[in-house]
Amino acid sequence: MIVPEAASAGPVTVTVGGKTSNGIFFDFVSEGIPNGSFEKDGLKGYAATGTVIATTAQRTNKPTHLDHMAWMSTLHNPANGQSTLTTDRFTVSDGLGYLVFDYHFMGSLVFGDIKNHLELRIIDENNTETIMNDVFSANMEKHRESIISRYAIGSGLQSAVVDVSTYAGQGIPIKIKFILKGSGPIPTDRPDLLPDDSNRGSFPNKPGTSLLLDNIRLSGTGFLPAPIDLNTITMTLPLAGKSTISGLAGSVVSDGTIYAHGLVSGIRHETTAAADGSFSIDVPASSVQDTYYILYYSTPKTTIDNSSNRLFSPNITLKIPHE
Ligand SMILES: [Ca+2]
Repeated sequence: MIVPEAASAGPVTVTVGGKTSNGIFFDFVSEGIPNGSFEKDGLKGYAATGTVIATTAQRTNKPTHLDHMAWMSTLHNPANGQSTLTTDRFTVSDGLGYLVFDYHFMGSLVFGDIKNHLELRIIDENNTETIMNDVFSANMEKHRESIISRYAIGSGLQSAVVDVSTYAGQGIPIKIKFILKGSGPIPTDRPDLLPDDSNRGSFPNKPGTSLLLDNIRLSGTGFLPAPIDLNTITMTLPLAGKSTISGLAGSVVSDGTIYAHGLVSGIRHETTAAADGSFSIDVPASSVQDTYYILYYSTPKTTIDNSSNRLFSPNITLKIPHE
């Protein structure tokens, strides 16, 4: 009998006297998420539909753990397309009752509730699919109906958590399914466009939606970092094309990494916070028009092996006034 390479789900055959049998599908069950970091031979350990690849970069976006991440998109059908990514079956160990992952959502023309575009389902041992609500941050609501293309910038990296504690230590093999849906039909009535605007509904140069995923893992805690409180942030007025963004003590976690993602440039600047959670970072800023940054942070990695339990906060938008 030949088990699929690297013990992923797939057809299993029996060879006797040089004759090989038909393949019978073999549902490999692992403990924990198989290939949760997408480092093993691309999408091995997953079933995908639509447009899904493993990649090392997407524009300026990089994996959050090691060298690869999954990139789901609806570029094949931007308005009504759908792509899915489903893990192989796995069991949840006792004491590791939370599924955690890092994601980055992008859409050039996204309308309405984020739930119209992103969904996470748990598939149980009977193949019953349960939609898990509120997995994707309410913080993303502000990205809807933006006239700025979010395809390059996206939501910023964030971590998400799903409570799977009812399966912990039960030995029940489950799967996780990510569903990405297109931008939906273009509405005929948009408050920011006049009826005779020539570019009505045609401003995106890369229509559709995308989702980057990495570091899907099980954790003992459902803790997620809070977004940065704008009241703890100060900025200098732009001088010689630069501004300094500063955070008071406690604005982020001790030794966290702060990311300032240029809303128009798409360039990500980063720095490390001090032990008291204060930070300071110089970023390009214009003195003739306001400059916008998406600001978020990650907690320090505390593991000593090759895994990473680093978490990304929800993002906030920061305006640097031109004067
Ligand atoms: Ca990875």
